[in-house]
Amino acid sequence: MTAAHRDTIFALSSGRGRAGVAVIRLSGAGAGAVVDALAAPRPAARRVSLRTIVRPGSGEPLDRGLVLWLPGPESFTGEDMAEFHVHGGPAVISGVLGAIGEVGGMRPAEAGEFTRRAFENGRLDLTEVEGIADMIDAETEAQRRQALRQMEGALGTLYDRWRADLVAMMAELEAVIDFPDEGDVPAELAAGIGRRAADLADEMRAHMDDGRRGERLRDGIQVVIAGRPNVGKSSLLNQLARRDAAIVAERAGTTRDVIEVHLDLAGYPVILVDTAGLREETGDEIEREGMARTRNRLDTADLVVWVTSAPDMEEGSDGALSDAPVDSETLWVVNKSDLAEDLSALLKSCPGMTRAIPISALTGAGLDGLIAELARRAQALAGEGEHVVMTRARHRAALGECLEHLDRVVSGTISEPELVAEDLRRAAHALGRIVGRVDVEDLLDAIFREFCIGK
Ligand SMILES: Nc1nc2c(ncn2[C@@H]2O[C@H](COP(=O)(O)OP(=O)(O)O)[C@@H](O)[C@H]2O)c(=O)[nH]1
Ligand SMILES: [Mg+2]
Repeated sequence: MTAAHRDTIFALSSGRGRAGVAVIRLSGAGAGAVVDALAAPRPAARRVSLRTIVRPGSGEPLDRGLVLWLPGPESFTGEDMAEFHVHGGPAVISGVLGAIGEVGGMRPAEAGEFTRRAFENGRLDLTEVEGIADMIDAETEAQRRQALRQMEGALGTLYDRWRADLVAMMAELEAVIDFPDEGDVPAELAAGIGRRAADLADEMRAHMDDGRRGERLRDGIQVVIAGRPNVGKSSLLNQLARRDAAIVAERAGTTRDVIEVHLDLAGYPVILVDTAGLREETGDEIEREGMARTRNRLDTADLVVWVTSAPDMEEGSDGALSDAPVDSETLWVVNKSDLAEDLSALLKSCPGMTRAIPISALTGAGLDGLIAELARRAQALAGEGEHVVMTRARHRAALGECLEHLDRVVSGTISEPELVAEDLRRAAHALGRIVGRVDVEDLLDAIFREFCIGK
Protein backbone atom coordinates (compact mmCIF):
# COMPACT_ATOMS: atom_id res chain seq x y z
CA MET A 1 0.00 0.00 0.00
CA THR A 2 2.90 2.32 -0.68
CA ALA A 3 1.61 5.73 -1.56
CA ALA A 4 3.68 8.07 -3.68
CA HIS A 5 3.85 11.45 -2.00
CA ARG A 6 4.95 14.37 -4.12
CA ASP A 7 5.15 16.84 -1.27
CA THR A 8 7.96 17.01 1.17
CA ILE A 9 6.47 17.89 4.56
CA PHE A 10 8.06 19.72 7.48
CA ALA A 11 7.05 20.65 11.01
CA LEU A 12 8.25 21.64 14.43
CA SER A 13 8.11 18.27 16.23
CA SER A 14 9.04 19.46 19.71
CA GLY A 15 6.66 21.50 21.84
CA ARG A 16 5.90 25.12 21.21
CA GLY A 17 7.29 27.93 23.32
CA ARG A 18 10.73 28.82 24.63
CA ALA A 19 12.98 25.80 25.15
CA GLY A 20 16.62 24.76 25.09
CA VAL A 21 16.30 22.82 21.89
CA ALA A 22 13.66 22.65 19.16
CA VAL A 23 13.46 19.78 16.69
CA ILE A 24 12.28 20.43 13.14
CA ARG A 25 11.66 17.39 10.96
CA LEU A 26 11.22 16.86 7.25
CA SER A 27 10.05 13.89 5.24
CA GLY A 28 9.88 13.36 1.50
CA ALA A 29 12.00 13.33 -1.61
CA GLY A 30 13.03 16.96 -1.12
CA ALA A 31 14.50 16.51 2.37
CA GLY A 32 18.05 16.12 1.07
CA ALA A 33 17.80 19.28 -1.03
CA VAL A 34 16.73 21.23 2.07
CA VAL A 35 19.77 20.02 4.00
CA ASP A 36 21.98 21.03 1.06
CA ALA A 37 20.37 24.46 0.89
CA LEU A 38 20.36 25.25 4.63
CA ALA A 39 23.24 23.29 6.10
CA ALA A 40 25.77 22.27 3.45
CA PRO A 41 27.69 20.09 3.22
CA ARG A 42 25.16 17.30 3.67
CA PRO A 43 26.14 15.19 6.73
CA ALA A 44 26.89 11.48 6.40
CA ALA A 45 23.73 9.35 6.65
CA ARG A 46 22.48 8.83 10.21
CA ARG A 47 25.38 10.81 11.75
CA VAL A 48 24.84 13.89 13.87
CA SER A 49 26.74 16.91 12.53
CA LEU A 50 27.11 20.46 13.81
CA ARG A 51 26.32 23.00 11.09
CA THR A 52 25.66 26.67 10.61
CA ILE A 53 22.09 26.88 9.36
CA VAL A 54 21.54 29.60 6.77
CA ARG A 55 18.74 31.18 4.78
CA PRO A 56 19.03 29.60 1.31
CA GLY A 57 18.63 32.76 -0.78
CA SER A 58 20.89 35.18 1.04
CA GLY A 59 23.14 32.79 2.92
CA GLU A 60 22.39 34.74 6.09
CA PRO A 61 23.20 32.60 9.19
CA LEU A 62 20.13 31.74 11.29
CA ASP A 63 21.58 29.51 14.00
CA ARG A 64 24.12 26.82 14.71
CA GLY A 65 22.66 23.42 15.40
CA LEU A 66 22.72 19.70 14.89
CA VAL A 67 21.64 18.31 11.55
CA LEU A 68 20.67 14.73 10.72
CA TRP A 69 20.30 13.26 7.26
CA LEU A 70 18.16 10.09 7.38
CA PRO A 71 17.78 8.66 3.88
CA GLY A 72 14.87 6.28 3.23
CA PRO A 73 13.78 3.59 3.28
CA GLU A 74 15.30 2.91 6.72
CA SER A 75 13.82 6.05 8.22
CA PHE A 76 10.77 6.45 10.46
CA THR A 77 8.47 7.30 7.55
CA GLY A 78 10.30 5.14 5.02
CA GLU A 79 11.06 8.29 3.00
CA ASP A 80 14.12 10.53 2.97
CA MET A 81 14.08 12.50 6.22
CA ALA A 82 16.09 15.22 7.89
CA GLU A 83 16.13 16.82 11.32
CA PHE A 84 17.37 20.20 12.47
CA HIS A 85 18.01 20.53 16.23
CA VAL A 86 18.14 24.27 16.77
CA HIS A 87 17.81 26.64 19.71
CA GLY A 88 14.24 26.63 20.96
CA GLY A 89 13.40 30.31 20.65
CA PRO A 90 10.40 31.59 18.69
CA ALA A 91 12.51 33.68 16.26
CA VAL A 92 14.91 30.82 15.57
CA ILE A 93 12.05 28.39 14.94
CA SER A 94 10.12 30.71 12.65
CA GLY A 95 13.35 31.65 10.86
CA VAL A 96 14.27 28.03 10.12
CA LEU A 97 10.69 27.07 9.18
CA GLY A 98 10.60 30.07 6.85
CA ALA A 99 13.93 29.10 5.30
CA ILE A 100 12.67 25.55 4.66
CA GLY A 101 9.56 27.02 3.04
CA GLU A 102 11.78 28.99 0.65
CA VAL A 103 13.02 25.73 -0.88
CA GLY A 104 10.51 24.66 -3.53
CA GLY A 105 8.04 21.78 -3.11
CA MET A 106 7.78 22.01 0.69
CA ARG A 107 4.65 22.28 2.75
CA PRO A 108 3.85 22.21 6.49
CA ALA A 109 2.83 18.78 7.76
CA GLU A 110 -0.68 18.00 8.94
CA ALA A 111 -1.35 16.46 12.37
CA GLY A 112 -0.01 12.90 12.44
CA GLU A 113 1.23 13.06 8.86
CA PHE A 114 4.73 11.69 9.56
CA THR A 115 3.23 8.66 11.30
CA ARG A 116 0.59 8.29 8.60
CA ARG A 117 3.32 8.10 5.97
CA ALA A 118 5.13 5.52 8.09
CA PHE A 119 1.92 3.45 8.13
CA GLU A 120 1.25 3.91 4.42
CA ASN A 121 4.82 2.93 3.60
CA GLY A 122 4.46 -0.27 5.63
CA ARG A 123 6.85 0.79 8.41
CA LEU A 124 4.17 0.43 11.13
CA ASP A 125 0.89 -1.42 11.54
CA LEU A 126 -2.16 0.33 12.96
CA THR A 127 -1.73 -1.05 16.48
CA GLU A 128 1.83 0.33 16.50
CA VAL A 129 0.48 3.68 15.31
CA GLU A 130 -1.99 3.64 18.21
CA GLY A 131 0.87 2.72 20.54
CA ILE A 132 2.72 5.87 19.48
CA ALA A 133 -0.40 8.00 20.09
CA ASP A 134 -0.80 6.42 23.53
CA MET A 135 2.89 6.95 24.29
CA ILE A 136 2.51 10.68 23.65
CA ASP A 137 -0.66 10.81 25.77
CA ALA A 138 0.63 8.58 28.60
CA GLU A 139 0.36 10.37 31.93
CA THR A 140 1.36 7.57 34.29
CA GLU A 141 4.06 4.89 34.41
CA ALA A 142 1.70 1.99 33.78
CA GLN A 143 0.17 3.77 30.80
CA ARG A 144 3.64 4.38 29.40
CA ARG A 145 4.63 0.73 29.80
CA GLN A 146 1.47 -0.44 28.05
CA ALA A 147 1.93 2.06 25.21
CA LEU A 148 5.54 0.97 24.76
CA ARG A 149 4.56 -2.69 24.44
CA GLN A 150 1.96 -1.86 21.83
CA MET A 151 4.30 0.53 20.01
CA GLU A 152 6.85 -2.25 19.79
CA GLY A 153 4.30 -4.47 18.09
CA ALA A 154 3.21 -6.92 20.81
CA LEU A 155 -0.49 -6.65 19.89
CA GLY A 156 0.06 -6.53 16.14
CA THR A 157 2.29 -9.61 16.28
CA LEU A 158 -0.40 -11.61 18.08
CA TYR A 159 -3.13 -10.64 15.60
CA ASP A 160 -0.83 -11.28 12.65
CA ARG A 161 -0.15 -14.77 13.96
CA TRP A 162 -3.88 -15.49 14.27
CA ARG A 163 -4.48 -14.11 10.83
CA ALA A 164 -1.72 -16.30 9.38
CA ASP A 165 -3.41 -19.34 10.99
CA LEU A 166 -6.69 -18.45 9.32
CA VAL A 167 -5.04 -17.90 5.97
CA ALA A 168 -3.30 -21.29 6.21
CA MET A 169 -6.65 -23.02 6.88
CA MET A 170 -8.18 -21.16 3.95
CA ALA A 171 -5.36 -22.29 1.68
CA GLU A 172 -5.91 -25.95 2.59
CA LEU A 173 -9.62 -25.67 1.91
CA GLU A 174 -9.13 -23.82 -1.35
CA ALA A 175 -6.97 -26.67 -2.59
CA VAL A 176 -9.94 -29.02 -2.16
CA ILE A 177 -12.44 -26.55 -3.61
CA ASP A 178 -10.27 -26.07 -6.69
CA PHE A 179 -10.24 -29.80 -7.42
CA PRO A 180 -13.82 -30.90 -6.76
CA ASP A 181 -13.47 -33.98 -8.98
CA GLU A 182 -11.36 -35.66 -6.40
CA GLY A 183 -14.46 -36.20 -4.29
CA ASP A 184 -15.61 -34.84 -0.92
CA VAL A 185 -13.45 -32.93 1.48
CA PRO A 186 -11.32 -35.58 3.14
CA ALA A 187 -12.61 -36.29 6.64
CA GLU A 188 -9.14 -35.82 8.05
CA LEU A 189 -8.86 -32.32 6.61
CA ALA A 190 -12.35 -31.38 7.80
CA ALA A 191 -11.63 -32.53 11.34
CA GLY A 192 -8.27 -30.79 11.32
CA ILE A 193 -9.73 -27.45 10.30
CA GLY A 194 -12.57 -27.75 12.80
CA ARG A 195 -10.10 -28.46 15.59
CA ARG A 196 -7.76 -25.64 14.68
CA ALA A 197 -10.65 -23.18 14.39
CA ALA A 198 -11.91 -24.25 17.82
CA ASP A 199 -8.45 -23.82 19.37
CA LEU A 200 -8.09 -20.39 17.84
CA ALA A 201 -11.57 -19.38 19.03
CA ASP A 202 -10.63 -20.48 22.57
CA GLU A 203 -7.46 -18.44 22.47
CA MET A 204 -9.36 -15.38 21.25
CA ARG A 205 -12.01 -15.75 23.95
CA ALA A 206 -9.32 -15.91 26.63
CA HIS A 207 -7.74 -12.79 25.13
CA MET A 208 -11.07 -10.93 25.11
CA ASP A 209 -11.91 -12.03 28.63
CA ASP A 210 -9.36 -9.61 30.07
CA GLY A 211 -11.61 -7.57 32.34
CA ARG A 212 -11.00 -4.60 30.00
CA ARG A 213 -7.67 -4.08 31.76
CA GLY A 214 -5.94 -2.51 28.77
CA GLU A 215 -8.82 -0.20 27.99
CA ARG A 216 -9.09 0.81 31.66
CA LEU A 217 -5.38 1.55 31.83
CA ARG A 218 -5.55 3.64 28.68
CA ASP A 219 -8.72 5.56 29.59
CA GLY A 220 -8.25 5.81 33.36
CA ILE A 221 -9.92 3.77 36.11
CA GLN A 222 -13.28 5.23 37.08
CA VAL A 223 -13.59 5.34 40.87
CA VAL A 224 -16.95 6.70 41.98
CA ILE A 225 -17.43 8.08 45.50
CA ALA A 226 -21.03 7.60 46.59
CA GLY A 227 -23.11 7.47 49.73
CA ARG A 228 -25.87 9.28 51.57
CA PRO A 229 -25.86 13.08 51.64
CA ASN A 230 -23.61 14.83 54.14
CA VAL A 231 -21.35 11.88 55.00
CA GLY A 232 -18.32 13.78 53.67
CA LYS A 233 -17.93 12.58 50.07
CA SER A 234 -16.93 15.96 48.70
CA SER A 235 -14.60 16.56 51.64
CA LEU A 236 -12.94 13.21 50.93
CA LEU A 237 -12.44 14.06 47.25
CA ASN A 238 -10.90 17.40 48.19
CA GLN A 239 -8.57 15.71 50.65
CA LEU A 240 -7.43 13.10 48.15
CA ALA A 241 -6.93 15.76 45.48
CA ARG A 242 -4.72 17.77 47.80
CA ARG A 243 -2.52 14.84 48.76
CA ASP A 244 0.75 13.79 47.16
CA ALA A 245 -1.26 11.60 44.87
CA ALA A 246 -0.10 13.81 41.98
CA ILE A 247 -3.17 15.37 40.44
CA VAL A 248 -3.08 15.28 36.70
CA ALA A 249 -6.09 17.45 36.10
CA GLU A 250 -9.10 18.76 37.89
CA ARG A 251 -12.27 19.53 36.04
CA ALA A 252 -15.73 20.46 37.06
CA GLY A 253 -18.54 18.63 35.37
CA THR A 254 -21.00 20.55 33.28
CA THR A 255 -23.43 20.23 36.15
CA ARG A 256 -22.61 21.06 39.71
CA ASP A 257 -23.31 17.52 40.83
CA VAL A 258 -20.39 15.62 39.29
CA ILE A 259 -16.77 16.58 39.90
CA GLU A 260 -13.83 14.59 38.53
CA VAL A 261 -10.24 14.61 39.69
CA HIS A 262 -7.48 12.74 37.87
CA LEU A 263 -4.95 11.04 40.13
CA ASP A 264 -1.80 9.06 39.53
CA LEU A 265 -1.86 6.27 42.11
CA ALA A 266 1.34 4.20 42.05
CA GLY A 267 1.53 4.65 38.29
CA TYR A 268 -2.11 3.88 37.61
CA PRO A 269 -4.44 6.56 36.25
CA VAL A 270 -7.50 6.99 38.46
CA ILE A 271 -10.43 9.25 37.66
CA LEU A 272 -12.05 10.02 40.98
CA VAL A 273 -15.69 11.03 40.66
CA ASP A 274 -17.68 12.84 43.35
CA THR A 275 -21.44 12.41 43.16
CA ALA A 276 -24.62 13.82 44.59
CA GLY A 277 -25.72 12.01 47.75
CA LEU A 278 -28.29 9.25 47.53
CA ARG A 279 -31.25 8.89 49.85
CA GLU A 280 -34.53 7.08 49.84
CA GLU A 281 -37.03 9.82 49.25
CA THR A 282 -37.02 13.32 48.04
CA GLY A 283 -39.58 15.61 46.49
CA ASP A 284 -36.94 17.88 45.05
CA GLU A 285 -36.77 17.72 41.25
CA ILE A 286 -33.14 18.88 41.06
CA GLU A 287 -32.03 16.44 43.72
CA ARG A 288 -33.80 13.57 41.93
CA GLU A 289 -31.95 14.48 38.74
CA GLY A 290 -28.66 14.54 40.67
CA MET A 291 -29.39 11.10 42.10
CA ALA A 292 -30.23 9.74 38.66
CA ARG A 293 -26.83 10.93 37.44
CA THR A 294 -25.14 9.36 40.44
CA ARG A 295 -26.76 6.01 39.65
CA ASN A 296 -25.59 6.31 36.03
CA ARG A 297 -22.03 6.86 37.17
CA LEU A 298 -22.30 3.93 39.55
CA ASP A 299 -23.41 1.66 36.71
CA THR A 300 -20.28 2.37 34.70
CA ALA A 301 -17.85 2.63 37.63
CA ASP A 302 -14.81 0.36 37.77
CA LEU A 303 -14.78 0.73 41.54
CA VAL A 304 -17.32 2.16 43.98
CA VAL A 305 -16.13 3.82 47.17
CA TRP A 306 -19.17 3.80 49.42
CA VAL A 307 -18.85 6.40 52.16
CA THR A 308 -20.73 6.36 55.42
CA SER A 309 -20.03 8.30 58.58
CA ALA A 310 -19.45 7.40 62.20
CA PRO A 311 -22.43 9.48 63.40
CA ASP A 312 -24.72 7.76 60.86
CA MET A 313 -23.55 4.37 62.09
CA GLU A 314 -24.06 5.34 65.69
CA GLU A 315 -27.62 6.17 64.77
CA GLY A 316 -27.98 2.53 63.81
CA SER A 317 -27.69 2.74 60.04
CA ASP A 318 -24.78 0.94 58.44
CA GLY A 319 -24.84 3.66 55.83
CA ALA A 320 -26.04 1.70 52.84
CA LEU A 321 -29.40 2.02 51.17
CA SER A 322 -31.64 -0.92 50.49
CA ASP A 323 -31.23 -0.39 46.76
CA ALA A 324 -27.66 0.86 46.85
CA PRO A 325 -25.47 -0.70 44.19
CA VAL A 326 -22.92 -2.03 46.60
CA ASP A 327 -21.42 -5.50 46.42
CA SER A 328 -18.42 -7.45 47.62
CA GLU A 329 -16.11 -5.38 45.39
CA THR A 330 -17.28 -2.11 46.92
CA LEU A 331 -14.71 -0.31 49.02
CA TRP A 332 -16.36 0.77 52.29
CA VAL A 333 -15.17 3.91 54.01
CA VAL A 334 -16.34 5.20 57.38
CA ASN A 335 -15.74 8.94 57.50
CA LYS A 336 -15.86 11.35 60.45
CA SER A 337 -13.93 8.89 62.60
CA ASP A 338 -12.94 11.93 64.68
CA LEU A 339 -16.54 12.08 65.93
CA ALA A 340 -16.71 8.44 67.05
CA GLU A 341 -16.52 7.79 70.78
CA ASP A 342 -15.16 4.27 70.37
CA LEU A 343 -14.26 3.58 66.75
CA SER A 344 -13.27 -0.08 66.96
CA ALA A 345 -16.35 -0.95 69.00
CA LEU A 346 -18.46 0.86 66.43
CA LEU A 347 -16.94 -1.08 63.54
CA LYS A 348 -17.28 -4.39 65.40
CA SER A 349 -20.94 -3.68 66.12
CA CYS A 350 -21.67 -3.79 62.38
CA PRO A 351 -20.73 -7.23 61.12
CA GLY A 352 -20.57 -6.14 57.49
CA MET A 353 -18.18 -3.32 58.28
CA THR A 354 -15.17 -5.12 59.66
CA ARG A 355 -13.21 -4.48 56.49
CA ALA A 356 -14.28 -0.86 56.18
CA ILE A 357 -11.57 1.77 56.24
CA PRO A 358 -12.08 4.42 58.93
CA ILE A 359 -10.97 7.91 57.97
CA SER A 360 -11.47 11.51 58.83
CA ALA A 361 -11.65 13.91 55.92
CA LEU A 362 -11.40 16.65 58.49
CA THR A 363 -8.19 15.62 60.29
CA GLY A 364 -6.68 13.48 57.52
CA ALA A 365 -6.57 10.38 59.75
CA GLY A 366 -6.60 7.11 57.79
CA LEU A 367 -6.17 8.75 54.38
CA ASP A 368 -2.76 7.22 53.66
CA GLY A 369 -4.24 3.77 54.24
CA LEU A 370 -7.16 4.57 51.95
CA ILE A 371 -4.82 5.82 49.21
CA ALA A 372 -2.75 2.63 49.50
CA GLU A 373 -5.89 0.51 49.21
CA LEU A 374 -7.08 2.53 46.19
CA ALA A 375 -3.70 2.02 44.52
CA ARG A 376 -3.89 -1.71 45.23
CA ARG A 377 -7.39 -1.91 43.72
CA ALA A 378 -6.30 0.15 40.71
CA GLN A 379 -3.50 -2.29 40.05
CA ALA A 380 -5.88 -5.22 40.42
CA LEU A 381 -8.25 -3.64 37.89
CA ALA A 382 -5.76 -2.46 35.30
CA GLY A 383 -2.44 -4.03 36.23
CA GLU A 384 -0.36 -5.62 33.55
CA GLY A 385 -0.13 -9.37 33.50
CA GLU A 386 2.11 -11.56 31.38
CA HIS A 387 -0.29 -11.43 28.42
CA VAL A 388 -0.58 -8.62 25.95
CA VAL A 389 -4.00 -6.96 26.15
CA MET A 390 -6.13 -4.94 23.77
CA THR A 391 -6.42 -1.26 24.54
CA ARG A 392 -9.31 0.06 22.47
CA ALA A 393 -12.97 -0.65 21.87
CA ARG A 394 -12.04 -0.87 18.17
CA HIS A 395 -9.95 -3.97 18.85
CA ARG A 396 -12.72 -5.58 20.87
CA ALA A 397 -15.34 -4.94 18.18
CA ALA A 398 -13.19 -6.41 15.40
CA LEU A 399 -12.27 -9.45 17.48
CA GLY A 400 -15.94 -10.01 18.29
CA GLU A 401 -16.71 -9.99 14.58
CA CYS A 402 -13.83 -12.36 13.90
CA LEU A 403 -15.10 -14.78 16.55
CA GLU A 404 -18.60 -14.77 15.08
CA HIS A 405 -17.23 -16.08 11.79
CA LEU A 406 -14.88 -18.48 13.49
CA ASP A 407 -17.69 -19.96 15.58
CA ARG A 408 -19.57 -20.65 12.36
CA VAL A 409 -16.53 -22.49 11.06
CA VAL A 410 -16.39 -24.58 14.24
CA SER A 411 -20.08 -25.51 14.10
CA GLY A 412 -20.32 -25.45 10.31
CA THR A 413 -20.67 -28.39 8.05
CA ILE A 414 -17.55 -29.07 6.11
CA SER A 415 -19.59 -30.68 3.34
CA GLU A 416 -19.96 -27.12 2.10
CA PRO A 417 -16.32 -26.08 1.99
CA GLU A 418 -17.11 -22.89 0.07
CA LEU A 419 -19.14 -21.54 2.99
CA VAL A 420 -16.47 -22.49 5.48
CA ALA A 421 -13.81 -20.82 3.35
CA GLU A 422 -15.93 -17.68 3.18
CA ASP A 423 -16.25 -17.58 6.97
CA LEU A 424 -12.51 -18.06 7.35
CA ARG A 425 -11.95 -15.25 4.88
CA ARG A 426 -14.24 -12.92 6.82
CA ALA A 427 -12.62 -13.84 10.13
CA ALA A 428 -9.20 -13.04 8.67
CA HIS A 429 -10.55 -9.78 7.27
CA ALA A 430 -11.79 -8.67 10.70
CA LEU A 431 -8.31 -9.26 12.14
CA GLY A 432 -6.76 -7.49 9.19
CA ARG A 433 -8.73 -4.37 10.01
CA ILE A 434 -7.16 -4.18 13.48
CA VAL A 435 -3.61 -4.12 12.15
CA GLY A 436 -4.56 -2.18 9.01
CA ARG A 437 -3.62 -4.84 6.48
CA VAL A 438 -6.94 -4.53 4.65
CA ASP A 439 -9.17 -1.65 3.57
CA VAL A 440 -9.18 0.75 6.49
CA GLU A 441 -9.53 4.10 4.75
CA ASP A 442 -12.61 4.88 6.86
CA LEU A 443 -10.58 4.37 10.04
CA LEU A 444 -7.47 6.32 9.23
CA ASP A 445 -8.75 9.86 9.64
CA ALA A 446 -10.17 9.03 13.05
CA ILE A 447 -6.93 7.43 14.21
CA PHE A 448 -4.55 10.08 12.92
CA ARG A 449 -6.71 12.95 14.17
CA GLU A 450 -5.50 12.06 17.68
CA PHE A 451 -1.95 13.05 16.80
CA CYS A 452 -0.21 16.36 17.14
CA ILE A 453 1.55 18.14 14.30
CA GLY A 454 5.14 17.02 13.83
CA LYS A 455 4.47 13.36 14.71
N1 LIG B 1 -16.16 16.14 62.00
C1 LIG B 1 -16.05 15.87 60.72
N2 LIG B 1 -16.80 16.53 59.83
C2 LIG B 1 -16.67 16.24 58.51
C3 LIG B 1 -15.76 15.23 58.06
N3 LIG B 1 -15.87 15.14 56.72
C4 LIG B 1 -16.80 16.05 56.35
N4 LIG B 1 -17.29 16.71 57.42
C5 LIG B 1 -18.34 17.73 57.42
O1 LIG B 1 -19.56 17.14 57.02
C6 LIG B 1 -20.35 18.04 56.26
C7 LIG B 1 -20.74 17.42 54.94
O2 LIG B 1 -19.56 17.23 54.16
P1 LIG B 1 -19.60 17.06 52.60
O3 LIG B 1 -18.22 16.73 52.16
O4 LIG B 1 -20.23 18.22 51.93
O5 LIG B 1 -20.54 15.79 52.46
P2 LIG B 1 -21.22 15.16 51.16
O6 LIG B 1 -22.63 15.64 51.14
O7 LIG B 1 -21.18 13.68 51.40
O8 LIG B 1 -20.44 15.56 49.97
C8 LIG B 1 -19.50 19.30 56.11
O9 LIG B 1 -19.92 20.23 57.07
C9 LIG B 1 -18.09 18.82 56.41
O10 LIG B 1 -17.28 19.82 56.93
C10 LIG B 1 -14.98 14.55 59.06
O11 LIG B 1 -14.16 13.67 58.77
N5 LIG B 1 -15.17 14.90 60.35
MG1 LIG C 1 -21.10 16.56 48.18
